[in-house]
Amino acid sequence: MIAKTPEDFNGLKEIGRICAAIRDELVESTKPGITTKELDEMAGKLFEKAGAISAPKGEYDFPGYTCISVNEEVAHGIPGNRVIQEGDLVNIDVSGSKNGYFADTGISFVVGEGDDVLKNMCQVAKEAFDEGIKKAKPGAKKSRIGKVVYQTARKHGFTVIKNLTGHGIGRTIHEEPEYIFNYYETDGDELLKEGMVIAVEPFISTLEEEVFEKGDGWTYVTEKSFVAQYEHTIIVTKDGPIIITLNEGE
Ligand code: M3C
Ligand code: CO
Ligand code: CO
Repeated sequence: MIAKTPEDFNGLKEIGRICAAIRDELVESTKPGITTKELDEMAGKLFEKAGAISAPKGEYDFPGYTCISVNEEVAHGIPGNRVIQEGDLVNIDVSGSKNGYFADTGISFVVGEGDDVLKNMCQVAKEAFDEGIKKAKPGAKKSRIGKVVYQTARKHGFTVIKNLTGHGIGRTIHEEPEYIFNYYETDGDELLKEGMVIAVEPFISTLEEEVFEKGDGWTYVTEKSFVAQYEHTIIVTKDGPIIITLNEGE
């Protein structure tokens, strides 16, 4: 969507704060011994308390309030009986709506003491996001985001997943512009506009550049790579991007 009115900005910021708070609460609670289903049930209660609706559930009938992906799972992980272990690479992706406005945010992290390469990869995902949104200006080509995301990944010895992308958002979870690529792709390139609402989500990979759906209808996996995602919803403005999925104090 293109955010224009104060109602638009306030509505987006409200759901942005709600998703950010749920994300951070789940990250804090991700300790060895907890199951992904227990984490997701916390999210369900928090959505309800905030008067908000889970986007995966509401829009796609996804079997969970949030997507929680562990180790070989890259995205759209279904919350279940999997027990979190020390050293696991976990991705928590929270998206939802309130009063018709949508936001989407996600983060990957390593539980407790873990592998330094995986920890570094999570930091690189954030760096790629930070570099990417520096290019998110009205009138700039959309492809500049992916170009710098890819360069950042390569600089640190990683690559990107090419068949998972960011996207337009605002009035639903996935809308125009359909793809914000994580590499330099000029096919379908367009100019970013003042007020445009987009979710930028680099997927940084140790090796492979494609995911496939593992056969449960949802979960994206790779064959032999680890992948870190970092996602926020932003509003493109001439004064710089407004990140709406920040928690208080961030
Ligand atoms: N929030 C997710 C989509 C959840 S709906 C099942 C997303 O947009 O960030 C991703 N898209 C692709 C992989 S993760
Ligand atoms: Co997401
Ligand atoms: Co998204």
